[in-house]
Amino acid sequence: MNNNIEKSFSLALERYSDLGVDANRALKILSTIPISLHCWQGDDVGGFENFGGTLGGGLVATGNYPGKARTPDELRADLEKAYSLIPGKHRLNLHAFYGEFGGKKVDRDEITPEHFKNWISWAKKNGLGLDFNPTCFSHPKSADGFTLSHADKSIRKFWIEHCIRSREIGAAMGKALGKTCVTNVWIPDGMKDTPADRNGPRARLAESLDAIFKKAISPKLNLDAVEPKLFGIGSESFVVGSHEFYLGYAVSRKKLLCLDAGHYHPTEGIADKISSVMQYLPEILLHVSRGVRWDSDHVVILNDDLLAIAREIVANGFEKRVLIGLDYFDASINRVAAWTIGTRNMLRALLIALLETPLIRTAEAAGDFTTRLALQEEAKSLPFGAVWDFYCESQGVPVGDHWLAEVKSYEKTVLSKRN
Ligand code: RNT
Ligand code: ZN
Repeated sequence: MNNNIEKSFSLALERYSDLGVDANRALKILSTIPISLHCWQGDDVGGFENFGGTLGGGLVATGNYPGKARTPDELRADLEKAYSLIPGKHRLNLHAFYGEFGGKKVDRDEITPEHFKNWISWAKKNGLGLDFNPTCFSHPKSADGFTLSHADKSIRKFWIEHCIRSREIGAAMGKALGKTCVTNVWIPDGMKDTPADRNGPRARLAESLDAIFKKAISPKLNLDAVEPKLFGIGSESFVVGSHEFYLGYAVSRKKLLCLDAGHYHPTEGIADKISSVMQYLPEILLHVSRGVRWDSDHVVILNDDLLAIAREIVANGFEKRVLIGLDYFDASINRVAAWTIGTRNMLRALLIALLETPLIRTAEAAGDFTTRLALQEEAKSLPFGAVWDFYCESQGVPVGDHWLAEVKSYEKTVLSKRN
């Protein structure tokens, strides 16, 4: 181990211990928290189907940085690079249209675990857990903006079948890997302008969801999540699956609620929602993202919003009950770097929260709000960087910005050869 890193760590350890905080314990907890990396950052939410769909559902990935993954093998290679730069053991979040269809046109209502066998064996080899999502966008049958809540029964049926198959694929992944898969349903359904009927689509959505979840699947293999949203591009005036809709659905049907950081009013964070919904739900899923003025899915940075989310997880001991996934897609920078930056930030936020929580909680419990505020502010300049560097070094991943040199060299030798 690098001598300076160790020296700085032992000084930091002492500093924290003087404050009654065990930094080694914080690192132990951190090492048990998996982050689910979203495969779709690697190719701008493109997928590997063979019928040339374009990105739909109001999702937009802007930028044309060269080198995006064009095949499953390229995407896996890029992911391996990213995982090698991130401390800890993590997960991969796959979307249904990333299946391997062998050049055939396999429609969404025809997908099976077979189409994901390479992903599963790759995940096994790399010790990764898998999560899954039905892809209810970028398809002719979602082109008019409706899927599970469509007025046309045959279209609803098509998407119900897709979601049923997605859960089965999730269960197959959970079984093969011995790690529970979370299958998250997000649909784009909504309207650009003011609808006359908001109730009809919502009633149909509830009915479709009930049909999808009818078959019981062991929660050891697969857990179902539903993801609300306030508005989207093209669904500014009405989103069928709103927050209230899915909160009620998740509580009454015992499903996980997925809170996406970009899915609320621009000044509304998800951190404060966590302990509220956790009163009624055993587990929830997060889509950690960063909206800039709108749900723009910028790369997650270490800002106050992220710290607030991490604090809510850690301070309440929700590490096992709040499952963390990332959801952003920036096509304007190196995509391996985008994964690395966002995931390392998520982990750093958790570490900072782990290191400061004991301190601040004690003051609050004693009713001493002066001390709480003083310590909250002092915590901002405590040497968490030394603890983070030590963690990276001890997990065998690059310390500080050294990961960037590896991304640059990967870009030179691999990514720049694509196109
Ligand atoms: C869209 C949702 C959804 C998607 C992914 C690709 O607003 O956030 O989670 O980003 O399924
Ligand atoms: Zn999301």
